[in-house]
Amino acid sequence: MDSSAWASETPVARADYEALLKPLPTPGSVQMAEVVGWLDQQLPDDAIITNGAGNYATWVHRYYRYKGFRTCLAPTCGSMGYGVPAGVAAKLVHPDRTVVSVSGDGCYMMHGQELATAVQYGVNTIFLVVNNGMFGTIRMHQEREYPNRISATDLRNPDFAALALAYGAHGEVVTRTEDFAGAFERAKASGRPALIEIRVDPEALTPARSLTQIREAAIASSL
Ligand SMILES: Cc1ncc(C[n+]2csc(CCOP(=O)(O)OP(=O)(O)O)c2C)c(N)n1
Ligand SMILES: [Mg+2]
Repeated sequence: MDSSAWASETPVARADYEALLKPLPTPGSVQMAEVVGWLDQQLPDDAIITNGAGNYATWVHRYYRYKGFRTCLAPTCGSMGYGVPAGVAAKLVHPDRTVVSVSGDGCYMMHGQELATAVQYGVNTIFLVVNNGMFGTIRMHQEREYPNRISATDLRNPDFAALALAYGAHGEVVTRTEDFAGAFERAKASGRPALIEIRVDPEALTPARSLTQIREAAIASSL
């Protein structure tokens, strides 16, 4: 194929892409960009990553480089709750491949009961729950359109790691970036389905802008 028509654009697009992969610091003691970057470096090329819908997924899609076809299971229609059952199904079909299922706290609460299925069938998927205590995407829209007018987006969550233990799975909580690698290795070594709750700062609302920045920009633009 003659690529001369777009040859000058290719290096620019590549540079844009590489710039996007550089982690931007976000508020709080867990840097999701670094957590996902670690997974990107450590997981086998054929690992399967699943997710549902929520702002947490933007870190996964931005910082994880999918290295083969059929390694990303995610809903194009944006349905929450897809990540957990997809993570169970993927591991049932491909028991020899690493399967990491990523959910937000809101997402997880939609289909988290499938952990029972994972335990029942010995499906050793690793479930990550990115817990910011809210429906972050919806809070983002609330702050953008009606700054400071929050409605029904705060969540009172269970203790996710304790819940995992109650199902007979392995459960851990991570509150600092540097603790994630050890938790992931222990989850892998547990020989059981495993859940790692990652507690993130609610201010870390998007990879590029904090909750307060989004709210303040909305207030400034309405003045
Ligand atoms: C089944 C379903 N219900 C509602 C929505 C609308 N929705 C999109 S993202 C979102 C919040 C996601 O919350 P969470 O999983 O905690 O992720 P966060 O945005 O906080 O990272 C909601 C309610 C949806 N996409 N799918
Ligand atoms: Mg959330």
